[in-house]
Amino acid sequence: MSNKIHRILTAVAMTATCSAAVHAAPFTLTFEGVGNNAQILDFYNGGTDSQGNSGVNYGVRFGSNALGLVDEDEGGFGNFANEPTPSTTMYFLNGTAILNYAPGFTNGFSFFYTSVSFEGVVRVYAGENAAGALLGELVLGINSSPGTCSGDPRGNFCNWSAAGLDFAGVAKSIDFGGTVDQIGYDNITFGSSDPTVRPVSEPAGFGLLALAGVGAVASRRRPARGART
Ligand SMILES: [Ca+2]
Ligand SMILES: [Ca+2]
Ligand SMILES: [Ca+2]
Repeated sequence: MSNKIHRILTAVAMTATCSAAVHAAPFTLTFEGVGNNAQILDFYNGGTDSQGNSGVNYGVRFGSNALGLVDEDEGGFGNFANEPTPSTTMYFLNGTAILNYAPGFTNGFSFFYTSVSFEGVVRVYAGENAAGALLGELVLGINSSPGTCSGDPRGNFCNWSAAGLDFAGVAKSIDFGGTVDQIGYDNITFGSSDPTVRPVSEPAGFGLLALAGVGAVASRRRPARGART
């Protein structure tokens, strides 16, 4: 069994950036529609990922290390299961995955992650590209272990935990870190540090834990979804 979150290594290409748009209401980045192993780049910024796919323009721009990863059960390279929104997640093979939101945000954010062997860490900064003052930090404990949860049908990274982070000030970037190829992220929601607060567009049946505040991490098995077998 592989202990990496993706099955096949491929080279990643280069990048281009720009920024725009402000969305006041909470919104969630599910990564659905991002290409398998594509650089996410301007997928959520009115542009495209490195494979030419585009999503809703939320004014969110990703650094060149942030990659989409599709579940291998759906034809991608992902060694994961039970992802909050099937079948695409975010991971990285170099550095860390940096998210930039030029207008800035103030009301916290939440996300889901999976990790088998190594802790992860998420940091929030006042400037873009993980620069400026560090506004908050969250250490993410290991939450998955092969053999302790069911795949869908395959995937060793099979347990997803919700995490939320509040901070003081205005943030313009989030640094999703950890060990390369060892942690996956999904459902990044802006506008609340409480993962149970969902945008209107969020699919039903995605109920999970309640937690909020700096340093709060929880790990509970998410309920089975229809996609599981
Ligand atoms: Ca899946
Ligand atoms: Ca799977
Ligand atoms: Ca997803």
